[in-house]
Amino acid sequence: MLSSPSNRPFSMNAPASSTAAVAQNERHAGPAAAPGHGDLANAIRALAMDAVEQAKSGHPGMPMGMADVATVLFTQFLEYDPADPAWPDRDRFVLSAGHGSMLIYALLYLTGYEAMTLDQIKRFRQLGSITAGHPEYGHTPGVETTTGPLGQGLANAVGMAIAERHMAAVFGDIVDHKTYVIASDGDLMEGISQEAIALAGHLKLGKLIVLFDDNGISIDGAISLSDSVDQVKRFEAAGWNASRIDGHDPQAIAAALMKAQLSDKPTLIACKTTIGYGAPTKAGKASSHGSPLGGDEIKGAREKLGWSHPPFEIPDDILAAWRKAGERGKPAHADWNKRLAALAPATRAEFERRMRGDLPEQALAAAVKQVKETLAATPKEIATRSASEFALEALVPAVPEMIGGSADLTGSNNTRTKSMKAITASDFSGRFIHYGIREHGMAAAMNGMALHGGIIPYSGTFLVFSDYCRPSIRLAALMGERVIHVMTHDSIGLGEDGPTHQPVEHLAALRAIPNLLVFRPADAVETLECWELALKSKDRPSVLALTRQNLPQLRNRLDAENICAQGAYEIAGPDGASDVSIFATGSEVSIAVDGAKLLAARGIAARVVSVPCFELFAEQPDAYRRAIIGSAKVNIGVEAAVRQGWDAIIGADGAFVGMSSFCASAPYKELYKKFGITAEAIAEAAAKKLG
Ligand SMILES: Cc1ncc(C[n+]2csc(CCOP(=O)(O)OP(=O)(O)O)c2C)c(N)n1
Ligand SMILES: [Mg+2]
Repeated sequence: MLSSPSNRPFSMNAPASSTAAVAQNERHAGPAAAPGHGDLANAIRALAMDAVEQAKSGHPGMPMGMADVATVLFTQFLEYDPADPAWPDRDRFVLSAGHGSMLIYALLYLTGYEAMTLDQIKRFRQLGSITAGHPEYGHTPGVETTTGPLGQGLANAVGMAIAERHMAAVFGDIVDHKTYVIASDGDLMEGISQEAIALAGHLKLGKLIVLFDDNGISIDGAISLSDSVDQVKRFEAAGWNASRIDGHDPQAIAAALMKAQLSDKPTLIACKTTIGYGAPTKAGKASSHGSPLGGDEIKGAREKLGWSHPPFEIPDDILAAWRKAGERGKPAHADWNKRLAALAPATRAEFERRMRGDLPEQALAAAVKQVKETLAATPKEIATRSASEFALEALVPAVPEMIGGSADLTGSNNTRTKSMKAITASDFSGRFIHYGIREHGMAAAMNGMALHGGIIPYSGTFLVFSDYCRPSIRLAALMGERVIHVMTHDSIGLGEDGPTHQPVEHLAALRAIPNLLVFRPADAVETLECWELALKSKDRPSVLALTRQNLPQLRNRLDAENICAQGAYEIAGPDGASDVSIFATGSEVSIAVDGAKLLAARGIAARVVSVPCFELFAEQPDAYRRAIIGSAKVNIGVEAAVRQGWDAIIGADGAFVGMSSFCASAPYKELYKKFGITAEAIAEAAAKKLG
């Protein structure tokens, strides 16, 4: 029998005591004894080892090790209501160590989330179950974010905690909750964690509480193989409260969590645990991390834990105690409902609109119309990054849920409008975030803000650094989150900063991510339209690739509709048939138009198609796509980037005017000439193909 954890009778609000002795992990004598902490924690352990065994796949070690911490959190601290997983003011719980997914699935079942049945637990990791290999947002009610790529959950949680503070600043105490995270060694070793904890410490996110599964083990073995960081000192250096506790001592866990409730800084609780706690030969070893324990080991664990029940069987009294814990949040939820009902009707309607993710349609439409009218009356020859700023000056006041930011390139990304106040540790009512030089942390925090609800986050960085955000952008796409990345300096057209800063493969790489919209507008009007489309894309993220260099305004007519919504459209062309179709994006559309003029002078009819968004074009009806692609003898693609992905539009035998190598440092006009992205080169390519 293991000597811990304690088996003190379960109580709803157990007083915390850091000094309480660790008691025996067995039932108190007598059949009537109420289930204790140890019983509740063992229910998690048993479900985790049995589900992983049945699936012949999964990670039992982490849930078994963190069962005590999770039990204290879910029975005494976390405010949630299994009957309403979307209750806006619930505490958020993020299992950043997503490989331990059985921990959260067990908790959801035990606390009474209706969708999480025992049958689902038995079908862990099977097709069609809600108990996927790793926690997936939208797939499993009660899962707040998709985790698995280590570090992401922790960084999402920082965004959730920022969102909570901002929404509270705007709407008052109708928003007042905590964000809890369970993070593993791997979460804290990943670089993104540094960006996340530094931002959280800087913003003094006092309602963010991280429980670190300090088990000293990862897949390769002891953490000491590869790491010597003192995590407590590291977090303290970043402005956190940090402490170490025995992660199997429920009193110590409760005491640390109690202390964290009052902190004005974010809190790290390093919980010393034994991975695979209870397993007779595998506990404390990497062998319990990611494989089924095996029949004999499970039998031995049952004996050691004092858990005599068959697989997947939770005794009624233990389940009842867990379900009672799941009811703890009901009074708070009911009280919250009353406070919501007491809000001024307009405030309540606005809060609910924002939490639903519905746009203020009329205000948005009016802002778009106003900008379009201005551009039609006085066309602008500006960079699309400046066009974006011009659009934002109208959009930001119209759409109050937009929260902008930049990873230390505010003046270059043009993402801060004149009226925008910065969010600071002492005032979260602002709408602009100085993320610092933390692209990855920024993108992950944005995902957390969008997941929290009530906010549409948009960022700023250079397109070349989309690589530094990519894992988070991918997760935004996987989760179907509306986050908008403004990525400027989108090609060799940035000029003198040279090949380190000139994206050539990034558009293709971003277009490869499913469910991500990649916009590359050609002028000020397209920029506005792409912004409108990104805002209206409720279920997917967007990237706006914008230029540093000035571009002529090509669309001078006032179009009431959003023409970019079709992804591609003919922007210039002869009245009759064309010999050549030129497809271009962004800054190359105006070059394509000049190329078409050169061809016309040679008696060759050429049309130009602007393709601001490949993905939206691919979604158009066949007839529209066929009409836009057309039937000219020659198709030419023009984009100052690599060809990959273009064949879907221009065909394998189309000509491509773009990049096939890295570029160089020079004034951009020279680069365009040197690398052959010119009107002349387009005309030449067409003439050659026509023979
Ligand atoms: C970004 C990323 N890299 C690698 C992995 C694969 N992986 C899953 S868990 C893990 C490390 C396990 O160690 P730890 O985080 O301490 O978890 P524990 O074994 O203690 O449960 C790794 C490398 C991953 N999930 N995410
Ligand atoms: Mg570990």
